[in-house]
Amino acid sequence: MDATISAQPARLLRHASRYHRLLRHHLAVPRRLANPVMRGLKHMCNPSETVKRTRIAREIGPPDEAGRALARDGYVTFARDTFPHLQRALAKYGDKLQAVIADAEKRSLNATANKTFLITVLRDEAFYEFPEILEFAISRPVLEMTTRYFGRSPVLTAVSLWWNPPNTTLQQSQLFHCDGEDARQLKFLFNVTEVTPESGPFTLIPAGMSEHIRTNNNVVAGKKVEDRVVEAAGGMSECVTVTGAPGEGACVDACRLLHYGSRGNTRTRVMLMLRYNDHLAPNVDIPDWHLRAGELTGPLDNLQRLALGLKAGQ
Ligand SMILES: O=C(O)CCC(=O)C(=O)O
Repeated sequence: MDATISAQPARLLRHASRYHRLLRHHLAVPRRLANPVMRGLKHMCNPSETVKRTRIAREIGPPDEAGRALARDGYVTFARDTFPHLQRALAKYGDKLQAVIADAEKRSLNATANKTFLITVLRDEAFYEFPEILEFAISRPVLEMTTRYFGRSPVLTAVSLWWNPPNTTLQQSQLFHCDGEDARQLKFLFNVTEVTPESGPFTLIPAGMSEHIRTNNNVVAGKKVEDRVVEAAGGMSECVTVTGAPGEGACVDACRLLHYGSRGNTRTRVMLMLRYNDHLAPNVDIPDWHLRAGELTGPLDNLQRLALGLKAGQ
């Protein structure tokens, strides 16, 4: 096996959020300073990587129409047939994923979890048991879209299967907010079961209106925004919901866009979430993809290796 594939990325890259927390909460460094410090430290771990990632983006070329819409609006939606690779994977693993959800239901994870409305029942390396899903996450169409968005090749920083049972709460990510790990990010959200308005769909405000509301209300990353603030700005009528059949979904920059989800479900929602970040994102970790990357159908090209946090070849 290629020995570089199992080489562990630097500790700082794998556990950046710990170092970010140390700076922000233990050393009281303000976010506007902590973020560039973390970027600088990450860059120093592997100075040639930024050049390699930018070169790959140049080779891939400029955004197509969907890419331009993504840059402008901060999201695009996908029809069922957009990604045949994903359709095949969901068809192959449909029963196994349902069994994971049924098991979570049986064990009543929600009785102990502090978040009872959005429960991650499969996370990151657990998807090595579902290799076609990981192979989809590092497939050319997905990585090319994210590379064009960031202007350099990204890192796959999370893969999650979300179980959203019916609930009546209104807290945390059920309120409008923006994610906080960087200024930009991309999440691919795919319906695993049919999602209707009753399933508490992911709900977003496109970039123009999100920026307007954030600027006028001094909304920093992570801060929750009350509905009345969005209402007063005229944002409610611009909300877009991610609903539809299994395999349909959207790609969303949840750092730029105000969004919420899992709100008032009367039906269960099951979603697959893939998250990509810039390799210098100050407050995000890299999962231990290196442990079993050799098991994926290979050979992996440099775009894929860099997405898994592995060293690029020559
Ligand atoms: O439950 C949802 O769909 C919202 C999730 C969310 O806020 C996020 O992914 O940042």
